[in-house]
Amino acid sequence: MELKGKKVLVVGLGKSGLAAALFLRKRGAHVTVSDMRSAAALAKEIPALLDEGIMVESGGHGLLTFRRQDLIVVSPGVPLDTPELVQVKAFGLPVIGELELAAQYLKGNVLAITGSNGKTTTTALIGEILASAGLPTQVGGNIGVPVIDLIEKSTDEGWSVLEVSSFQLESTQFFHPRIAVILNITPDHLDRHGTFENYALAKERIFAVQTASDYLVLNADNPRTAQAAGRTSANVYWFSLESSVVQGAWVQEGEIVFRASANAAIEPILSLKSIPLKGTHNVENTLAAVCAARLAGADAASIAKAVAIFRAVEHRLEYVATNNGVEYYNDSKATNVDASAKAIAAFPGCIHLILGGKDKNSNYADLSDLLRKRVKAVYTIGSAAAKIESHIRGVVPIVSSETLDKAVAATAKAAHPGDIVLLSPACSSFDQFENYEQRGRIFKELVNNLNILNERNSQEKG
Ligand code: UMA
Repeated sequence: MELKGKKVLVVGLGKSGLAAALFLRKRGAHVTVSDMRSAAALAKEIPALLDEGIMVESGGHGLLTFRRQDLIVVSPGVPLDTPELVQVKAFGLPVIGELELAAQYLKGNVLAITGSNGKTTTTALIGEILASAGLPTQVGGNIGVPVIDLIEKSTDEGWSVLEVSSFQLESTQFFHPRIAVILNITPDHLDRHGTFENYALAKERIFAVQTASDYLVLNADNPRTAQAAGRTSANVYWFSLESSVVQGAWVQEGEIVFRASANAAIEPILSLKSIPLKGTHNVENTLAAVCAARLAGADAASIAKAVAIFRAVEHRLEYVATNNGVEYYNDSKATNVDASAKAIAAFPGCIHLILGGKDKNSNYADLSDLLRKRVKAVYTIGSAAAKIESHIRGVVPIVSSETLDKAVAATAKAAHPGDIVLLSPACSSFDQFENYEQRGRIFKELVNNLNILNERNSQEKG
């Protein structure tokens, strides 16, 4: 795509928008950025952009700004039904996402991972495996590094391992991964996609332009994911926790094994005992990673080595500290009900669970069985608290805590040695925090402060 001299509007000035605007400007485009946030909120970004010759519209989106363009690049967090976008699309203006723009300039092979849960862990793990197998590897996408920022260092022989979200996939047309992985599809982001089916279809765009020489790795145990096999032209590989598969990865006698095709030998890859991550869902993530990495050419020994030394990614069932014999875990990235269900299932019981934040049109009653079996009390926070309480009333004791600091203080009072305190909110963070990372960091600070207070108290007593 020729960008020189083109008028391009970038919508949204977060990580992706900033990266896109600078990239487009470098390629000679006349760039404008439009963001809902006020000039004061963008005080850091605006002068730097103006210095680069990039115009900025702040405090809202103006239809005129949108109309005077040759191309519009949309950040993933900006809904495609934003009225200004709907209007200019009707006038025939091309509207693409940041991923689509980046994909047109990224060199080499793309290994893309999507799914409702486990994307970040699996992406990071595959990145580690490929690098340990000696393949030139970069990692980016929804994991936190805009794909545009990978372009400069990409090479024809290299691999870009990309976490891709439904928001990014929704607007793709040419995005073409050599290997695509769908980990699972369970309800999430219904506030944006409207229905579960729309959400699932957005995820399925990951294989929309794949051909028979590409690979699609699917979860055989997740019905909505498995359905994709009937709709793809790619060579389908499977992973399963429950049974063997024709080609792909599964668990056999305590080991993860891989078979390259129906007639190939079964290769032992690694023992389940060597997986350091907690929870069955992380065995699933490892199965998907083994399958994708094997297809990318990583050998069994490098895979086993990388898996054995891999540690939990920050904010995903991350161990924080032990205070008075109580273990604290930060799972702030659990922004939907299914993710929190997986986190709860990773512990046998005695959990004090912090739930809440901004609701995404979710059904918290889906957690009832797990709560009854494994959770001692739920501590609700954020704007979704009343809805959560109404969905789980009578299932377990509820402590209305309103804020994270009050919730942590309440768990510290109530929990006994051997108990678990788990922040796994099942909601997004945007009501009380900038993002889930900030929520997780604040949780960790609060927990570490409990430890400091305890040390002081015991010193004073001593
Ligand atoms: N904005 C507007 N108009 C709107 C909506 C937003 O101007 O109608 C502006 C906001 O004021 C803000 C900017 O857009 O200034 C934010 O853009 P963004 O939400 O796309 O955020 P980025 O910082 O660009 O981060 C995005 C991803 N965010 C989302 O998809 C919401 C990040 O994923 C990703 O790491 C980053 O690009 C780099 O690729 C985060 C995420 O929450 C982790 N993803 C969702 C998830 O995992 O569930 C999909």
